[in-house]
Amino acid sequence: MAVGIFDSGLGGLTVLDACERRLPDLPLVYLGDNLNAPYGVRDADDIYNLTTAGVARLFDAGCDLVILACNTASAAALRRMQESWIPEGKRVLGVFVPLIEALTERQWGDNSPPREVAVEHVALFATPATVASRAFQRELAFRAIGVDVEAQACGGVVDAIEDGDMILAEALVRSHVDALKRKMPKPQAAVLGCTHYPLVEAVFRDALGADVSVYSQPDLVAASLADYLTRRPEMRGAGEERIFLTTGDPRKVSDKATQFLRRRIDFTAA
Ligand code: DGN
Repeated sequence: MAVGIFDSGLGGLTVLDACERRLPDLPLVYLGDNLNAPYGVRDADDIYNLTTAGVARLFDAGCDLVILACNTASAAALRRMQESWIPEGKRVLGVFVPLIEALTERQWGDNSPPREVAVEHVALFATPATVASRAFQRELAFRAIGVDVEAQACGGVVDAIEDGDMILAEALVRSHVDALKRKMPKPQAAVLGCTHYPLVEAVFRDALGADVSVYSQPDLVAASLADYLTRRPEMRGAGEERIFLTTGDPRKVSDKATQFLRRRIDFTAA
């Protein structure tokens, strides 16, 4: 048994990397649906169907706990899956809640009514589908009041990263930050609501300026997973296996993943 990590493509590797650093002896199985990436431009039903197929594959691989390391999938599919699809004894966790808990300075499981928090002006950067879903604002509203969120749909960034074109990715990030600043000149915090964006986090930080606090998911999700596994050790699994599965071309995906994480990663066909 291992913990599963699912993403539409390579972005979830940023979460896997943080989980490995935080929990070095945790067995992990990663699945990237590279054949169908990017999800950010698909409609909600399509994303739901692809996400349930990917998570089912991880359940079949022996994972009882799966992290949806994709905001687009979490936004479009997680609530629907939790309501009607996840089999007994299995758990699926998303990547929004740890981020929002950090932003609103809440502990896991704190279900007290929404209250005022320190940040008032928040910039959200995410894929077009995540922005359209308004899932971030919905989850935030359960926990905080009086927060003004300005969302910027960052079209093209995921594709540029998946293509390994970091020059284009950087140019797109700068133009999306400029567009956001025209709508919200002085955000106090910026949320990187896509697991691909940590790969260009330095560009976001540079374009946003030093007085904006940047919330990036990998370390927050890894900390939240560590905390969850302390409370539910039976979901942890044993051993140190690392398995990387892809619906795409394993050789191409391995090469890109190796480039992203700067260490050899070998994918096999899902
Ligand atoms: N890494 C995914 C996310 O967090 O939304 C990107 C999804 C996509 O395929 N565009």
